[in-house]
Amino acid sequence: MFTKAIVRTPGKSLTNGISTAGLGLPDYELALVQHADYIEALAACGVEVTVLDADEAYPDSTFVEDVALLTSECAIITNPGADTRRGEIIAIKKVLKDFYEHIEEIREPGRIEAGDIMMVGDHFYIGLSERTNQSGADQMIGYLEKYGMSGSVVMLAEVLHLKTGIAYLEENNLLACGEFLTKDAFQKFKLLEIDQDESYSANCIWVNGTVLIPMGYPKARATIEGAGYKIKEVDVSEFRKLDGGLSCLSLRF
Ligand code: CIR
Repeated sequence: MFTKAIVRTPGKSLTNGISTAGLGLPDYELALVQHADYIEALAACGVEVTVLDADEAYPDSTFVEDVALLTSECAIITNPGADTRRGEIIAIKKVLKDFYEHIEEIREPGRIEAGDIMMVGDHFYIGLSERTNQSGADQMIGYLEKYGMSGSVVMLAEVLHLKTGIAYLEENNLLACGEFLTKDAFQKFKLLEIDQDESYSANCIWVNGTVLIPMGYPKARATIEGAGYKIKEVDVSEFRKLDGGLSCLSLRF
């Protein structure tokens, strides 16, 4: 169960965020409305949401998931693979001091973004991607083991982050799309397949029994409801324009 979440309000500089989506620039006012709806959806799932002020210096800083891994035992500050995002860690470190006694940090040459990390109980799958390298993964696994947890790596070929294409919904259910459907590491789970034409909807989040899913993906909705979950749709169209999804917008712990 999660009791808390941290989000960061998007800044006007959002329109300068990194993007490969080819969907045009996000509408800032609409992004604010969607962000507020997202916070409401998290709160409705029973988590207390800490809302950080916008940080105009960092256009992608609303994607707060990438800068820290929060576990039951410790927080681990990442070292983002995207150079324009590295400075985001300074602010999050200060914030996390209010929540965690134990805070660790990934250091150069390690690079890692927590969008590449999926938690399954006390094991963490780490995607090696354009943003996360072997040193970052090795350091992360070292910290996890120090606190009695474990980690393993998964190679990515097609997507930005591991959780762009996969979401653990607890109860051994794994939502998966594309390259992740056939990976050996994931065959022990009950795979809930997301069709390629709805690939964006593979980035869902389980929050205390409810699955938050992006609005507008009827096949994914039917699959997840069919697996017995209560769902809540959230419109995140403006964040999609920056390659961001539901998981990227919060740290849940
Ligand atoms: C970036 O490219 O870093 C942002 N525009 C999107 C980050 C999305 N985060 C995530 O998937 N965890």
